[in-house]
Amino acid sequence: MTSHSVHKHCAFAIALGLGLTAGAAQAEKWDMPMAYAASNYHSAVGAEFARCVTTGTGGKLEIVTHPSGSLFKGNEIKRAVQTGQAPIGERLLSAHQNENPIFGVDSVPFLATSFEDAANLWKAAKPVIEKTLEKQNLMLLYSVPWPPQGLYFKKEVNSVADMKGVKFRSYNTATARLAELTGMLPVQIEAAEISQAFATGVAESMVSSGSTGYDRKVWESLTHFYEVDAWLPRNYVLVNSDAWKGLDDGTRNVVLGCAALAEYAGSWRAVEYTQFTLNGLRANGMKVQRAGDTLTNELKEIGKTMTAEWLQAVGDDGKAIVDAFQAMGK
Ligand code: PCA
Repeated sequence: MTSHSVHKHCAFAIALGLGLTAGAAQAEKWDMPMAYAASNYHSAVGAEFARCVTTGTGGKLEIVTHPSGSLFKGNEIKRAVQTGQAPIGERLLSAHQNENPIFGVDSVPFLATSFEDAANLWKAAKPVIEKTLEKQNLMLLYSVPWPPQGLYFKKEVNSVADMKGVKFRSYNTATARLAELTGMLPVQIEAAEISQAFATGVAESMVSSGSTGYDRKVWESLTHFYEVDAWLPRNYVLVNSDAWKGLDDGTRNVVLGCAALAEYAGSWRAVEYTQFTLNGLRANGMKVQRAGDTLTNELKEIGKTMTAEWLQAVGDDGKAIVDAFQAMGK
């Protein structure tokens, strides 16, 4: 080596060393609370998103996920991110429709009943949701749908009359309202706690996806799943706006790239997980079938009532979203 090249080599090593030191000084770790089971695809995609960011930023921003409500319970996650107790987190946004009815856009019965419709509804609603979240010091990063929602019972149910008096686990205002309109008794319980609620008889029914029934092994207590395809709610990954502002442009670009990938991958996995989990319920002894005509038609009538109520509650934004969504289907 000539002295010149040694010199160059050293300068490079020093620069690299300084760079690493500077990077290490700024390195940040973000804990990311998530509400659902580690084995669920939302959590798996979240973990991959976290790795993508950690790798993509060379460790400058490390994200670590905490599934199953282990860091913050589902109903605490949004507030934790808003207040900066957690810089990032994932939440079923419709659980907050009691705070603002716009968050219930994805849980209006029979408005969007397929993955394709749910994606269109999301496209129509996204700008309004983003604006609403911005005012709460939150930035929307990505969103992934749940499979279509159906009804779980521990008996055969052929009509709304059969649902009367049943103790029903709800997860947002819409599901509680559905219980009310069908004569059931709603009790709000996080997915992480439903196995116990069913085992102890606190609840004996719910509306959810095959996915959550499978994740929580509800066949230990329940017997029937009726495919209704009532709606497809979504999980949202939210970032505290101040935490976001604290990132440099390069880091933000990596986060946004990983988020886009996560949304894409999660949306595919949702589709795949649908049949997989319905088969899993069957394999564990549950009767999985489409709801009969009587029950379906009665539920659709209730859906009309609830759509009108939601539109009334949200006002102009709601109507604009529904109009834009319906125009996409044509
Ligand atoms: N599972 C979640 C929300 C929707 C779903 O399919 C739950 O039951 O809490």
